[in-house]
Amino acid sequence: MFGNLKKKLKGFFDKAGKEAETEEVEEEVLVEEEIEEIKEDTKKKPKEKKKKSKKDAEEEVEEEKKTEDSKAEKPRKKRSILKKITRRHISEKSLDSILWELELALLENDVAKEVTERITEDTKERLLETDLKKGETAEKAITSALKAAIENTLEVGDLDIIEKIREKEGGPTLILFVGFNGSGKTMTIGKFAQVLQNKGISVLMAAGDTFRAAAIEQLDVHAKALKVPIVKQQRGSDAAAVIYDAVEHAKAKGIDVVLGDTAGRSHADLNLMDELKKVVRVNNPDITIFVGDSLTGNDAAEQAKSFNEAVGIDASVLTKADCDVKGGACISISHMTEKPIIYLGTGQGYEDIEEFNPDWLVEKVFE
Ligand SMILES: Nc1nc2c(ncn2[C@@H]2O[C@H](COP(=O)(O)OP(=O)(O)OP(=O)(O)O)[C@@H](O)[C@H]2O)c(=O)[nH]1
Ligand SMILES: [Mg+2]
Repeated sequence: MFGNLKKKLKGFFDKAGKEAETEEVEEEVLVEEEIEEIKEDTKKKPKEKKKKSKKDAEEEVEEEKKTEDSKAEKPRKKRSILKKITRRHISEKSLDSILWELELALLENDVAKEVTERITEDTKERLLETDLKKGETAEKAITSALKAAIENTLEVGDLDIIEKIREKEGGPTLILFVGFNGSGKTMTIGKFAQVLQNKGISVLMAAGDTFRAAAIEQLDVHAKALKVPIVKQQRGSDAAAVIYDAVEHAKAKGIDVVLGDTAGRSHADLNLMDELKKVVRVNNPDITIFVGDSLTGNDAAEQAKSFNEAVGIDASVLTKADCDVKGGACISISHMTEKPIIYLGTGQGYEDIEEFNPDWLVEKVFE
């Protein structure tokens, strides 16, 4: 993941390092300085010029010691003085053209426009605010500023679903999977079933996609393969009712989690969005997860935003990370929804799922 983005950014850093013009600004700053007691020292100085006998020298050392001791006991005086310092930073003029290249690199890698702008602005502010450290190259400063800006965009708090499941009392935790057609919802339900079962959490699948032909059968295949119970009805039946039944069934059987599948839909399809709103209204899911196809890049981020506005999501899962060389959706989605990415889908097997955390992303991009 991020292969393409990394390559682009490397080119950008090289170029930026060469093109960045640094400027030095001299400034006077007020500093507090301690004033030493120097009276006795000046008196003693002419003595040093004379040739000293051994005894004289010994006495002198003794004398100096005493003076030192008495100095230490005296309260130190302070005074404010003006000091000249030189600050070095990248000039704003050269930054503007450099950051334009950064904007392009991010956009080419499917980072959403609003997120690209935010990252670029943040990088610029950081570079203008901070001076270059001694010996620090412009390239290094730009890299650290961008890294901090990306870290900042990814900071939206996290969601520990395992903890949330364990804390739930009085019935199963309902996790609802929503998203665009073919984004990987049903496959992700299979992966979640495996992750949760491995942690000793019992699960049940709810065939809430009553819209697409063969969707129920598809979930059934996963349920059988993973030996997980499933609640399903006829195609065309009410999705909200299927999920309601599944929750009741799980409650009766003491099952910990219901994994609710839903039909893929575009946020522009008002009828299907109304159906999803009804599923949410009737069943009040504990966790609603937006499943996005990372290959669709910017679109995945836009969809996540729309689903969040329509039904409210708690987190995202990005699938097909194994095929994504750009990583734009991964950078944009949490900022656009203000909800964390919790897992990445990394293949078509049940075990192909990885916990996501922002540090991992930053490390990957800047390694
Ligand atoms: N490479 C790869 N393929 C994936 C991943 N997740 C899902 N897929 C594949 O993507 C395709 C669509 O997955 P589904 O789980 O059917 O997607 P969906 O969102 O349920 O689709 P609809 O029900 O039609 O909306 C399938 O061929 C999956 O095997 C992933 O992480 N990596
Ligand atoms: Mg599906």
